[in-house]
Order: sequence, then C-alpha cells, then structure tokens
Amino acid sequence: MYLVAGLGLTGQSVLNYFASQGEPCFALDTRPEFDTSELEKSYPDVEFATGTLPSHWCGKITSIVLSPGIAKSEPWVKYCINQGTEVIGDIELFARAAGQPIVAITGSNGKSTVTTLVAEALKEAGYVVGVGGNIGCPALDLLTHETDFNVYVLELSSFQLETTYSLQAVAATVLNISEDHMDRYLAIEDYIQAKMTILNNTELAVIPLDFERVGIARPGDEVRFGLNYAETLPPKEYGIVMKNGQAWLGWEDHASVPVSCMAQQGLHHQLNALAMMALCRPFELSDAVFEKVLKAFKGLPHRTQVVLEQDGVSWINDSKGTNVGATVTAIESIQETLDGQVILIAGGVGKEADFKELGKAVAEFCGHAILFGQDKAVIAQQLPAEKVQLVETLSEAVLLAKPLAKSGDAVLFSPACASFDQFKNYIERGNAFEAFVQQYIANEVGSES
Ligand code: UMA
Ligand code: ADP
Repeated sequence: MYLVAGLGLTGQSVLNYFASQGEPCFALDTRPEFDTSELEKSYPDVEFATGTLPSHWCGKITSIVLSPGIAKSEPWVKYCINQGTEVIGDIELFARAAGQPIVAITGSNGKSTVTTLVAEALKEAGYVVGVGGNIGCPALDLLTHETDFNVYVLELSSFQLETTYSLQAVAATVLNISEDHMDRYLAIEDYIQAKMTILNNTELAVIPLDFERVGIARPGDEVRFGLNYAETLPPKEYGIVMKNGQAWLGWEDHASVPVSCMAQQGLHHQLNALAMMALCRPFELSDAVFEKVLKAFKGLPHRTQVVLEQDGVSWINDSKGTNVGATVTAIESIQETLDGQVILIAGGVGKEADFKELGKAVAEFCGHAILFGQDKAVIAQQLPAEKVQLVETLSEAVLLAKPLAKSGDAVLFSPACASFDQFKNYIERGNAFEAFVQQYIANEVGSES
C-alpha cells in the first residue's frame, strides 16, 4: 500500500492520480493543524492522518510518495527506509507513466524562465506541450489533464530530484549551481549531487561551459552552453556567434538569432536563451521559431521586471531572486545597463546561506544596500558597513530608497532570501513591492512626471 506523505499541491495531485488509477493509499500531512476535511470528502476511500505516522499503518506501507517539502532525513522517513520501504516522489511516478518525451530543467537559478522559453518554442513549432513541476503545476496533474500532450517540459527542484530514479529525459540541464537551501542540506555537495541526477539517463545533457564533468550515470550525448564569442564555436557548443560584426545566439558556425532582437537585454538572458536553444536540439526547431519567441518574451513576473521608470530612476521587482546567486546575477546584469548605480533592497529568511558573494557585488556595483526582515543583521555582517542601512519592513525600505535614488540609478528589489518571515510567498512579496512603489513613488504629489 502507498502512503502519500504531505498534502500540499503535490500530495493532492498524487491522491488525484491514484484515484484515477484505482490505486488505494493512506494519506498523511505532518502538520498537526492541517485540515483534511475537504480532502476526506473528495477521497472517501482514503484513510487520512495528520501529525505523526499512525503506528498501525506501518506494517501495511510498502511505498511512500514523499512531497518535496518533507526531507528524506526526517527521522520517521529514515525509519521507514531502514525497514525496507521504498521512498519515491511525484516525479518518479510521472517518469514511470509519462509515455512522451520529457525535457527536464534544474539549476539554482533561471529554471522557470528556461522552462517557459522551451515550452514557448515547442508550442510555436506546433507541439502540444505540458508544462509542470516546481514551476507550479504538479507534474501528475498533466497526466490526469484532459489534453493529450505530446511533449512535457518539467522544472525540477533538488527536493524533487532526491526522490526521482527512472527519469529518462530527451534533453536535460543543470543550468547553474550556487548555494541554496542550506537549511535542508548538510553540505553543498549534497545539494549538487541531487541536482546532477537529472542528467542520469538523459539522451542529451545540456551543460554550462564552466561545469566540470561530474559522475553522470549512463550519459547520452552532451552539448555545452556559455557566453564564449567566436565566428565558429567548437563542436556541440552553444554561445555567441559573430557574423558581420554582429553578435548572434547560435551554435558551432550557425548564427541563429541576433542578440539585439531579444526583448530582454542582459547577459543572463542570453545564457537562458542559449540553454533553451540547446534543450530544443532534439526537436530541430527553426531559427524563425527561436527568433519569434525571444523577440516576444519579456520575462516572467517578479524576475528583474522594471515596474516604474520615474525621474530617471528604474524601480525593479526581482522578488524571485531568492538566493545569493540570483541576486548577484541581477545586480551584475542591471548595472551593465545603467549610467548610475544600483540601490539594492534585500532581506528575509537567509536559509543559512553564505552572503560573502553578495558582499562583493554590493561593494563593486551598489551605492547602497537596504536590508529588511528576519536575517537582515546576519546578511549585514558580510556587506560593506558604510553602504548598509537596516529597516524592519519592505515598505520602510522603499521609503528609504526614494531620497537615495538619483537620475540614472536603479532601485533593485532582489531579496536573496525566502519570503516567509513577512509574506506568504515570493509572489505576495513582489506584489507588495509593486504596490509600495505605486503608493510612495508613482503617486507622489509634486512628482516631475
Ligand atoms: N509541509 C510539512 N508537512 C507536510 C507537508 C508539507 O511540514 O506533510 C510543509 C513543508 O515544510 C513546506 C510546505 O509545507 O514548507 C509545502 O510543502 P509541500 O511539499 O506540500 O509543497 P507543495 O505544495 O506540494 O509544492 C511543491 C513545491 N514546494 C516545495 O518544494 C517546498 C512547489 O515549489 C512546487 O511548485 C509544487 O510542489 C508543484 O510541483 C515551490 C518552491 O518553493 C515554488 N520550491 C522550492 C524552490 O523553488 O526554491 C524548491
Ligand atoms: P528559478 O525558477 O530557478 O528560481 P527564475 O527563472 O524564476 O529561476 O529566475 C529567478 C531569478 O534568478 C531571477 O529573478 C534572476 O534574478 C535570477 N536568474 C535568472 N536567470 C539566471 C541565470 N541564468 N543565472 C543566474 N541567475 C539567474
């Protein structure tokens, strides 16, 4: 008998999938306060529990479908593993049943963006594309969906990959690695190892140029991507192809799309576009498809989005910048486009990260760093003291940024932290930033514009 452990989005999609298959199961959420009453109505044949695992279930459970929010290192999960119980995740169930090609994407940053770009390109080429995983729609919901998808594009987190064993993607990537989720991993190596499993058994591994080749089980073909410039790139390399003095996104000697065509300018946008092209290699899409997608794609909400330009100052919402790597990339990318300087607003739950690299980026590229939220003091220790100001809330941070920002500057809200000390998620946090900018900056009486 299966145990569905965790009854958030993932657990509920597993219950729905098992119901569609006539598969009996138990269902547990470890949060004692979790209300199962609605689920009990929807799944009358399933036995539910909250808090701890009922002891009388133990002998009956052969397999646990573990939600990504529950760590495999939880004592009760370890106990079950030691008793010989299989522990899998929703992505494992999906991989076993999908029956159509899967493009799989992980990395510390850029996952949702690249997942969306790949899906847009495949749709443009006429495929019926199911998009899911960590991006929001649980993967199993794609299998119970009324649409018959003929390709799947999955964003996968390290948490999901920890419980996935049978995935055989047609193309897969680890976009980049920087420290994240150190509150859940003992060492960065464990996090990297979880991410790298996405490449096991893939037909095409799409790997950043600066990655060392690390033990991939049963590797297929491999291509590399990165920001090398040349008239002809080495075989199987995606990068910037120079043609008639112009920079093009492309591979080997093939110039596919002029960089100048892209709706989003900046180095990390070029990297994401190259990863997308490489992941689409098995589908042999045309340059016209790539060009149409990259001309139109203005980015996802809460990812380096300019929400107001006023009095020469850009106000930028990068609420999805939830770790140091993302925020450093956002700072570097934005400062390149500015005459002035970056004023950074950051803070929240630091996830036990090392903020040294953020300190370097602030020292080099930022005029000021305004920190708020739970771990502001911890973060401040690693930033240049003369540039740092501490406040309690995001609204205070926006108000403080206002007189500091001069024409030519950008106020970048890229927290480098999780949101749940003051917000439900990064979306609520980004919406709050946009509302404060509207309230305090755009609607200010006497503004010049
Ligand atoms: N929880 C418990 N006990 C339980 C179940 C959940 O304490 O029994 C807590 C967890 O600590 C966690 C929260 O509840 O903080 C949610 O956990 P969950 O496993 O129920 O999450 P889901 O609602 O199923 O959402 C998950 C992903 N969330 C996580 O991995 C934490 C979603 O990614 C994903 O969109 C969804 O599955 C569909 O695939 C979100 C995320 O924050 C966006 N991901 C992390 C990230 O991107 O950094 C990895
Ligand atoms: P993820 O799904 O991995 O969190 P997103 O596509 O949602 O990634 O982007 C989150 C943030 O990561 C962006 O707001 C930006 O700050 C940063 N980012 C985007 N692409 C890259 C990249 N290729 N390398 C590093 N950081 C990136």
